[in-house]
Amino acid sequence: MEVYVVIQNDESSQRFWNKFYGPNIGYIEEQYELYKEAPENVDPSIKEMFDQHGAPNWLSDSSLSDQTNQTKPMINDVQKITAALKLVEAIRRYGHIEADIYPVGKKDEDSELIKHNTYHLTEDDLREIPASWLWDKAPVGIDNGYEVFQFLKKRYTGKISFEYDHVNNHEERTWLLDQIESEKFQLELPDEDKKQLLERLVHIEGFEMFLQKTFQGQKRFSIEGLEMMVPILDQIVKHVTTDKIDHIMMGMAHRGRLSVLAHVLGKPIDKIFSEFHHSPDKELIPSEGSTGINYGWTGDVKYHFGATKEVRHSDEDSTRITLAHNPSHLEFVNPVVEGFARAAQDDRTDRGYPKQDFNKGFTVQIHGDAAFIGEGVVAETLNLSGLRGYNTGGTVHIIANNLIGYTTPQEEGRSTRYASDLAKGFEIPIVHVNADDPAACIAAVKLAYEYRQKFHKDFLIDLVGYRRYGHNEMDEPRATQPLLYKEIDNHPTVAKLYAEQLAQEGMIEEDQLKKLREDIDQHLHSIYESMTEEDSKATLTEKEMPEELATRIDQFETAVSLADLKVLNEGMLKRPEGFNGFKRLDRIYKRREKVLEDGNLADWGAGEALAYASILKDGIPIRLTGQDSERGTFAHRHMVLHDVETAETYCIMHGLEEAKASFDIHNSPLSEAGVLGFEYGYSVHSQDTLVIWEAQFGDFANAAQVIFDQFISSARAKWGEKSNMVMLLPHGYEGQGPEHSSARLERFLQMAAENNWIVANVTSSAQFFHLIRRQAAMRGRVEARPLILMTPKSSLLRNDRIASPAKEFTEGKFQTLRDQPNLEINKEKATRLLIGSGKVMVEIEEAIANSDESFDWLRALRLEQIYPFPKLELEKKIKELPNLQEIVWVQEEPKNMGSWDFVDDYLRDLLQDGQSLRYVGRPDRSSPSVGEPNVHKVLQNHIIANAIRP
Ligand SMILES: Cc1ncc(C[n+]2csc(CCOP(=O)(O)OP(=O)(O)O)c2C)c(N)n1
Repeated sequence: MEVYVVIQNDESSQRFWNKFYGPNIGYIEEQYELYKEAPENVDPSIKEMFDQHGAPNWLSDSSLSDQTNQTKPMINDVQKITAALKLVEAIRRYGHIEADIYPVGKKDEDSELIKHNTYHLTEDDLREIPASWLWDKAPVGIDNGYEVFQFLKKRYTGKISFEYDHVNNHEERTWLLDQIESEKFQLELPDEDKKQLLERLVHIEGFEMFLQKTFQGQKRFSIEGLEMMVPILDQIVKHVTTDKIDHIMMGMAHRGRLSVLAHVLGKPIDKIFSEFHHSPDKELIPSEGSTGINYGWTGDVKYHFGATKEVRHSDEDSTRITLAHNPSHLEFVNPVVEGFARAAQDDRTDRGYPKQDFNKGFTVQIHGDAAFIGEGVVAETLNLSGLRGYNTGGTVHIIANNLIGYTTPQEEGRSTRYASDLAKGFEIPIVHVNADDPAACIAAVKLAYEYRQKFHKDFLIDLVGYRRYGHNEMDEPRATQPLLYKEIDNHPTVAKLYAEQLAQEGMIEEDQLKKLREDIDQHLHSIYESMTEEDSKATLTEKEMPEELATRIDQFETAVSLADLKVLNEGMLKRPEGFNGFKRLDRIYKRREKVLEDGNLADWGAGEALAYASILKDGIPIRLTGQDSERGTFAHRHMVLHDVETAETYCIMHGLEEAKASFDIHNSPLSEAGVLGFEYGYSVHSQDTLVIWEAQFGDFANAAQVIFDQFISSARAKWGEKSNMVMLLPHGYEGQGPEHSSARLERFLQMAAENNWIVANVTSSAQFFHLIRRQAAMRGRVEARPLILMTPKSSLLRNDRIASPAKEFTEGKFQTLRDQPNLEINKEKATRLLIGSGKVMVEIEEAIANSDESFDWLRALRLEQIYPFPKLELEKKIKELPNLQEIVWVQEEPKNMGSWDFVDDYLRDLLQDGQSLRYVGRPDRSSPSVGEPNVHKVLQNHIIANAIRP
C-alpha cells in the first residue's frame, strides 16, 4: 500500500487536524483519497479544508517528515507498526496475567506476552509511531506508541483486570473495550460516597469482630478478607432499584452469609445474636424482618437460611431482594435461583408461551472459588444462560475468591489459571478485582451491571481477597497454610487501608477510623445488652408440621364434563392456516378426533394432553420441560409440531381458545441437576404454575440426586419452602438393561415422610389425568407438595390396557388403590390378595386374559399411590375378604429395590389372624436389571407366573 505524505508544518493546521478523532478519522481519510484523485470529487467545504490545511496530520509521520512530499515507507517500518499493533492487542488479551489483583498470597507475575522486546520493539521504536496508528481512541496527551503501551498496560494490569477476548460478538467486544479503555471506566466516587463506603466497611468488620469475640468458637464463616462483597451488593441493589426492577434473586453459600443477611437483607442484628446465643449450631426460628419466608419445622443451621427484603421506590413500586435458602451442597442453589428469576420474569396470564420481561428479575450468584470450578452443576447452570426456555437476561456472578477451598490451595483445586476460567466457554466477560481496592470493586460492578442491562447476558466478577481465619472459626489454618497465614496475620483490613487512603486524600482525620470502630462496637454492644430473656425463649419454639399436610388429599374434584373435554380435544387438533404437518403425525392426530366417543379409548398421550388442556382452561399455567420433552422420549407426546416445509413450530396447546393461561414447553439441555434445580426454583417462586419436569429415563434422575435430597424432599421441613412440582420418571422393566429400567423408586420411598411428597405409579391414562389435575388443584395451598410419578415407557404407552374410556375422565377421581381390571371380584372365594404397582400388574392382567384357568380365588389390587400409603382404603378391602389366607406383594424390581421394603411394614400391619405375607419378585440385586433381554423375559415371566399360580 502506498502512503502519500503531504507535509504541513503549519502549526495552525496541526491544531486543526488534532480536532478529529474516532470514526471521523476514517471519514476524513476517505475524503482525502477522493480529493487527491480530483479535488472536485468532494464537497466544496471539505475541498476548502484540504486546500487550506493540506493532508491530515496523522497521515504524516515524524520519522518520515523530513522526506519529500511523496514517499513509501520502509518495509522495516511496516514490520514495526505491525509488531506494535500486536503488542497493543496482547496487552488487551494478556494484561490480566500481570495484574495486581492479589492482596495476599501471590507474587506479581511477569509475562513475556506483554513485553515490547518480545515483539522486537524498543522503546524508541514505539515512540516513533503516532499514537493514533495503534489506538484510534487514544486520549489527549497520549501521543506516541510508547505512551499507548504504557497507558494500556496500566489499564489492563492494575488492581482490576479484564478478560473478554473469548467474547465473540463484535458489538459486545467493542463496547467492553470502549468502556475499559475510555474515561467512562474511571469512576471517581464523590467524597460523600467515599466516606459512606468507609463506614460500611467498618460496620462489616465490626460486626464480624463482635461475633468473633462474643460467640467464640461458633461457626459463622466470616466474610473478613472479602468485605467488599457487601458494598458490591449494595451497588447492585442501588442500580436495580433505580431501574425499578421488581426482583433481585440471590444465591450464595456459607461464606459471608451472615454479613450479607445483616447488611444487605436487613436481618435484625439482635435476631442474629439470639440465634448464636441460644442455639450454638442450630436455628429453629423465623427471623423478623424477613418477610414472605416461613421457616420449616425441623429447621437448619443459621448460615443456610435465606431472607427477603422489600425496598420501596414509591407507594406502588418496590424491589424485593430474595436470598435463597441454601443447603451445604455447594453451588446447587445456582439453578434454583435462576428458576426463581425466570418465574419472576414470565407473564403467564395468557395462552401461548409466557411473555418474558428481563426487567422483572435480576439474578446475582455468589460462588466460592474452589466450588465454582469444581462443581459440575456450575457448568450445567451456566449452560442454561443462553437458552430460550431458561435464560434470565443475564446473571451477575461474583466469585468470593479467598484463594483457598477449606484447606486445599488453588494448585490442588483446579487445572486452570483462574477459578473463573469455566465462564470463558460461555463467552462471559470476566473482571478480576483486588478486594483491597474499593474503588476498583465499585468500577467492576458498574461495568457488570451496564453490560447485563445492555446485552442481557451473564457477567462475572472475580473478587480476589483472602480468608482472615480458618475455613470456619474452629479451624486452624496455620496448620495447613503456614506461610499464607503469616502474611494474612500481618495484612491490614480493607477498612484500615481505605481509611489510610482517605486520610491521605485529606478527606478524613487520622483518628477517624478509631472513632468509627468504637462507635460501631458500642452500637453492637447496646443491641446485645438490650436483648431480653423473652427473645431467647422465643427462639426455642419449634413449629409443627401444618395440619393440612397431614389431612387427606382426596378433597379435590378433578373430573371434567364430556362437553368440555370434546371442545378441548377439538381445540388441540386445530392448526395454523397453511401449516404443513408431518403426514404420519397428522394420521395420529386424526385418530385423536374420536378418542372420546363411545367404544373408543384415550391412550396415554391423549389423556395427558386432555389433562393439560383442562388445567389451562382452569386458568392454571403449565411449564413442562425435560430432555426431548416436546416430542417425548417415546414419541407419545408431539406437543410441538414442525412444519415440514418451513420448519416453523406450533404447539398444539397454543391454539386452545379456552386456555386462560400459558403453556410453556421446552426441550431441556442434557442436564439433570441443573435443569431440575431450575424447575424446582420456578415452582417455588411461581406457586400458581404447574411445573413438570420429565427425566429421559427415570434412572437419569439420580444425576440430580442433590436436588431431590436437599431441596425437593426436605425444603419444606427445613425452610418452609413449598413446591407442587411434578417429576415424570419413566420406569418399567422392558429388558433394556440396568440403566433403562428403574427410576430407583426405592430412593423416593426411603425419603418419604411427613407428607413431603407423593409417590405414584399409575396404570391408566385417566388415572394420570386425575392425578395431574389434583396436583394442579393443590397449587399454592398448604396441602401442596411435589409429585414423584413413575410413568410408562414404550412397551406400555400405546398399550390399550392403559388407555381409558371417556367415562373415566368425566367421572370420579384419582384412585390410590385400583381394582385389577378384567378380573372378576369374588369376595367369598378369594384366598389370595395380590397387590402390586405399575407395569407388572398390566402384564399380569394380560396373562390372566390369555389363560383359560379360573381365577375366582384371586383378588388383585394396584397400588397406584405408594406414598402416602392408602392404609385405610386397603384395610377396608382386606376386611371384605372373609377367606383370605395370604397377601402377596408382586414387583418387577429386585427385592432390595422398588416398593417392597416400604410396603412390607404397612402390609404386615394389616394382616389378620392366620393370614401371611409373601414377596414375589426378583431376589436382592446390586444392579437393577440384567443386561440380556431374553434373560429378562424369562425372569419377568417367572414372576408373573408365580404371582398368579394357585
Ligand atoms: C458439594 C459439596 N462438597 C463438599 C463440601 C464441603 N465443603 C464445604 S466448604 C468447602 C470449601 C469451599 O471452598 P470455596 O468454594 O473456595 O469457598 P470458601 O469456603 O473458601 O468460601 C468444602 C469442600 C460441600 N459443602 N459441598
